[in-house]
Amino acid sequence: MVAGSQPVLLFACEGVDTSAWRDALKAALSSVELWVWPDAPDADAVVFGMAWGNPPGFWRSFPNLQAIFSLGAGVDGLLADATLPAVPIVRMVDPSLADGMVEFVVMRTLHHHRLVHVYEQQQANATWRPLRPPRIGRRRVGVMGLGELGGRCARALADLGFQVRGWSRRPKALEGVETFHGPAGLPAFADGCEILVCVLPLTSETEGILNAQLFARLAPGACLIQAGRGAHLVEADLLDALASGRIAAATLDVFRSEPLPPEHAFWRHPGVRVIPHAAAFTYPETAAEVVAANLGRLLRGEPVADIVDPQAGY
Ligand code: NDP
Ligand code: OXD
Repeated sequence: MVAGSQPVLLFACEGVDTSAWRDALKAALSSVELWVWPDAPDADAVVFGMAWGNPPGFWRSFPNLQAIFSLGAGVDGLLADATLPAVPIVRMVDPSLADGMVEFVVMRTLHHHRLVHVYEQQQANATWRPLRPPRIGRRRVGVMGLGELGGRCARALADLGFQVRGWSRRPKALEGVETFHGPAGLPAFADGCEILVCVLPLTSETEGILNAQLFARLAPGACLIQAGRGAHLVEADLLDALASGRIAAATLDVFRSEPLPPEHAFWRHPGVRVIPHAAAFTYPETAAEVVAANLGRLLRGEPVADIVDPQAGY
């Protein structure tokens, strides 16, 4: 294939269903020509890229690149490439991805609220002991990250009746959610939380934020739901907190090393549920429309929402 008169979008994403993406993007895109890696005969013709899981240095080979679309909401992997061209990066804001994260966070919050993690351990010992959870309006849930995903999760939990707090970088108002922001707001946000949900992006400010200091502020026997990025969590601190009972149970969807190595302590820990980075997925049929709309704006020279702030790192 050689470049025609339309600008070329190169889809180069690892570990996804390429043919589903090809079909969805072809249906949604009218003003660009779609190439799917490795079918990219002319590097100079590539104007837009769609990226996920590329090796460092990959995008440097396209000298006329004008913007990169991330297939995922998290751009930590992309930004870790020191050779990434200095072009705008558009992150993924897919309504189906947000629906999936809401499903996951609500499912695991209810699981921990209704003490199913305790019943799982009781069942292992054939113990019959009904436990009455607090009324939902008394259950304090804290959501770290109030963006496209965390904001939807916090609102859904508040709608269910939980007592919800939220934490973001900048001040934010969300109906039914008590909000806190910045490092100064973190202690008050965390104090007495019984279920802590992390849906933060990974940045230099958030790396290692799920640590012993934070756990010490939670209610004794709190539960953790971690769906941000593995490097948010200081794993040894979680293992200590589980051993002391400071944390009763953890649902972990993301890990410092993925796939989680078979010998890792989390796999066999009775207080930990391991989910293989499957909290939420981007769906080609909805996401392609979002990409097409943003591409259209870029081509018309209009402002594009969802552009990554390289300084903030998300
Ligand atoms: P957004 O950029 O929309 O939201 C990020 C939120 O985090 C914002 O509220 C932001 O604050 C807050 N935040 C960022 N830095 C800080 C900080 N230093 N202190 C406090 N709050 C901070 O991202 P999304 O909601 O779309 O996605 C969030 C993350 O979820 C992704 O980056 C990815 O890591 C993870 N993810 C995980 C998936 C999974 O399957 N496990 C799937 C998809 C995403 P502010 O509002 O002030 O900007
Ligand atoms: C994402 C993810 O960032 O799937 O979209 O983790």
